[in-house]
Amino acid sequence: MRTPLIAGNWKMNGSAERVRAFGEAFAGDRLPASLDVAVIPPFPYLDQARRAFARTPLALGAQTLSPEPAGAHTGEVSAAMLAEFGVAYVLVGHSERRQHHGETDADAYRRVCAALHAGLVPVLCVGETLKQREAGATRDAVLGQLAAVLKPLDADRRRRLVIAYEPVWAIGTGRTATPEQAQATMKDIRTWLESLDSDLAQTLRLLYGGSMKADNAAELLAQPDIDGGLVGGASLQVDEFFAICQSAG
Ligand code: G2H
Repeated sequence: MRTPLIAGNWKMNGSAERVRAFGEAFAGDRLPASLDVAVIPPFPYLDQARRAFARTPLALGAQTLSPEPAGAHTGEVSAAMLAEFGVAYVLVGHSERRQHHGETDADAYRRVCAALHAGLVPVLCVGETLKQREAGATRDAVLGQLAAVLKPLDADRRRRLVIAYEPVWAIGTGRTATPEQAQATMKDIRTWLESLDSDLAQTLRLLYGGSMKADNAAELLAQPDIDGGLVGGASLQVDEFFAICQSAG
């Protein structure tokens, strides 16, 4: 009942040529029917991607957004601007934003509200650091990040989110969580959602992120509480990303 979602987060990578190649490779109906796929390029490529993906099933995502609606915020991009350029999904609270740009749970909440207000689907990223995992604090860390954003939202707004669980120690390191490790935390997330709202727990999509690749995707995606993937490095090569999408069908 939850449609799987595979989202390719290009981070600060890509080129006009890469956008073109993805548009060509994904043209037509070559993907499994019951699957959502999004590509999340850097801001400058959004408009080109919108045109290049017009004849593909690819949806468009953005990597961040401003919590502010408009005004004197040099360098920022608003939710309404993203919506105007055909963006459907926006990442919020990615660990690289938390670690290198000082984003807090309170910032994530404001960004989620801004995204929802503009009709975008926020993909809220949560995950524990290696230190937290080694201290046995994975569950508290992840549920704390979730609670800070979901608790203040009303039921209607909560239902419009996607959650991405990305253990920080597995991001871009080549060190993937085992399917069992990923499933254990996803299950904790689902159980916590259940305590908040049982309908929500059944319908909200939970993605796994952290060194997902073509050769480990099928096993991760087969876990009962994993509804898709947020893929970084392996989303940059069109053939590899296509193979990951195939394994989600
Ligand atoms: C986690 C992931 C995508 P990678 O950041 O968000 O990246 O797959 O390169 O670990």
